[in-house]
Amino acid sequence: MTVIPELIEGFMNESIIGRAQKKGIAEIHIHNLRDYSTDRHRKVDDYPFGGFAGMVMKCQPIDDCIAALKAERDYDEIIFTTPDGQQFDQPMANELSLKKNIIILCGHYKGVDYRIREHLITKEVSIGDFVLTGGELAAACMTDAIVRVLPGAIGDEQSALSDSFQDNLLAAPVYTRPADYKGWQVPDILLSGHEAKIKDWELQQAIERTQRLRPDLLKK
Ligand code: 6GU
Repeated sequence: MTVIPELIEGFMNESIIGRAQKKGIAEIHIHNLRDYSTDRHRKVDDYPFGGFAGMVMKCQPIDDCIAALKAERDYDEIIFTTPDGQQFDQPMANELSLKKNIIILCGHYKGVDYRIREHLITKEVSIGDFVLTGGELAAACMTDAIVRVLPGAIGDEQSALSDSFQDNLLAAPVYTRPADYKGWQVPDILLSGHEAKIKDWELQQAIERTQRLRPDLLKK
């Protein structure tokens, strides 16, 4: 649910998400909150009580949109995107990928009537400690992370599991042909054909890179 559908329409129909939808693995609907406004100018926001600066998204279009969606199917989660929400991470993506139906309401910071959050939202999520103008890009990030772990969404079923963060380790480096590019060499071990040693090398690389770049992950 968004006030700027154009921002995410292209994204949702491309790449892994687009392919997953064509394969029937995921179904994504973008709802324009303006379509639910009962105002004759299709207004979705209004001035804040208390004389604060900026505009606030009204209850009515959001409430009516959620009610219309709930009339069609049950929802496991109604998520609000906001910088003061719970930090989105790989475990949350995995968990949400197991749910059947999810609504994501794209928030505008300081910008949604708080009663929506109190009465309708089941989960508030942030994608990191920085402020975006709107929740649309956050919703796109979350959707990508959730859809790509669905079985069949990416070609090689193993590859989502070997992503960085799936085991709290950063991924090992990867290489492709040629083995020598301008004198830049691919590690010998990868050319050895020795499967067990390669697996061991990958794990050592993952641990070394995690220690060096993200020591906080090792504590988890
Ligand atoms: Cl979910 N929304 C907005 N507006 N800003 C953010 C965010 C979400 N996560 C990080 N910054």
